Amino acid sequence: MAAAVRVLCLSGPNLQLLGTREPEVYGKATLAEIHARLVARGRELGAEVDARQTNHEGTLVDWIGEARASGFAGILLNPGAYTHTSIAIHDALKAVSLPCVEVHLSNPDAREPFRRRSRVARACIGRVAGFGADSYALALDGLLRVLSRA
Ligand code: CA2
Repeated sequence: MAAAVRVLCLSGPNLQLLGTREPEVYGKATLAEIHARLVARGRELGAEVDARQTNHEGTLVDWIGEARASGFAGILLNPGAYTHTSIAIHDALKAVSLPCVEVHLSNPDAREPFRRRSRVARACIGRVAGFGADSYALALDGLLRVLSRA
């Protein structure tokens, strides 16, 4: 049997709070539930998903930087508030040169003006935003379609 495609899913600061606060903005699912759904969807599609969360920008940069050597074919990334600030994450994505899909639970473009700028978008092949917990699984579908064409 062919080896499963490996996908790295990274979530940034405060996303460990999902399901406990602001459900009207971010939904009721916990990050553990979102990760479990993503792993299950990956299995259906022949992919192995490694899902992680950190509150630290440098850890995201480290994980992105190691992704190719660790055997990942692509990345799903919800950088949280670092979306709007982090040139370091942008640069790490450019350097690793793996296809990355930017993921958001909410639709940042429909929120405060400071959320309208994404610093990471230029280093991503696409973006899924505004579908709550489903954004992650939809992004996985899109990434796997791209990888299957490669
Ligand atoms: O919609 C998204 O996924 C965001 O990446 C979430 C970030 C926000 O800064 C981005 O603009 C859009 C915030 C994540 C904070 O997560 C919380 C979860 C539950 C309760 C409070 C915060």
